[in-house]
Amino acid sequence: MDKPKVNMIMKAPEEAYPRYLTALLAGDRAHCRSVFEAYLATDMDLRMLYQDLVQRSLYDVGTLWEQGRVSVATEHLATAITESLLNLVYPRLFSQPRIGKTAVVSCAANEYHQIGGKMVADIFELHGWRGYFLGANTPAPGLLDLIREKRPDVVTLSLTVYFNLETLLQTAAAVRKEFPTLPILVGGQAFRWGGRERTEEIEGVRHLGSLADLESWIKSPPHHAN
Ligand code: B12
Repeated sequence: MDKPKVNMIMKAPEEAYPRYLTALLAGDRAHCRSVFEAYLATDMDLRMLYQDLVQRSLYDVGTLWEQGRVSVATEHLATAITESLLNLVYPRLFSQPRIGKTAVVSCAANEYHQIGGKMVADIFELHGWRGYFLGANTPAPGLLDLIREKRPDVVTLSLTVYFNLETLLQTAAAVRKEFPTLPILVGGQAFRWGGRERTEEIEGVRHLGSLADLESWIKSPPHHAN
């Protein structure tokens, strides 16, 4: 496929998107990379890039997979390409001055969807925080160990599949028990099916609906659980 031009993308993102998705499904890493890099070369907000290109394409891949129109292997291919592209944002993330705050970002045990959580960690980095990203399927004892070691200002838990809600609740309760004032943020697409009220029954746990809400939270200190 041809290398996309920055101007074309800036003027007409709708035109770039279908070809990006086609390339993602075809396993055409080179085209996907050039679209992604072209966006990064603009001053486009990282959050918009994550939502309008990355999230949108993976949600579409998920729908196609659910409808039996793409195979599991294709879905894995698309995910692997996406994860490799996310590393291209590093220079932008770490160019910001550090502000001495720390977030520990994780998924609940048994939660294998980690890309949303990775984006959360990146948003913290973008705002000068240090974002420790533990990835998928982190058992609660391991998370507690890391919190003891890093003494973060906040812990966030990402949930994609609703059947992992109980595990997330147990993890949040364990963190709360040992760290009574540490803020805990939860989010992810599983909450479209409910569960928000149950998480917020645990003191100092707050549900955030989007990366925009996360940015608002980051920009509105003081941060404390009570
Ligand atoms: C890739 C993928 C996988 C990969 C994940 C690999 C990886 N490295 O992450 C693998 C193969 C492991 C997988 C497994 C499964 N998957 Co899957 N998977 C997907 C897919 C296609 C993309 C996921 C993704 O990365 N999305 C993009 C990210 C950016 O979106 P996001 O997670 O929602 O995050 C955004 C927001 O929610 C938010 N956010 C997320 N967390 C947080 C936290 C905070 C604090 C905040 C503020 C914001 C926030 O920020 C992000 C940016 O906006 C989705 C389709 C979809 N709709 O997402 C299906 C999907 C999520 N999977 C699904 C299913 C059913 C499964 C399996 C059960 C399949 C199976 N039978 O084995 C297993 C479950 C495994 C488990 N125990 O977790 C279903 C879930 C349906 C449902 N109603 O719950 C989906 C929706 C597909 C579908 N359409 O049916 N999957």
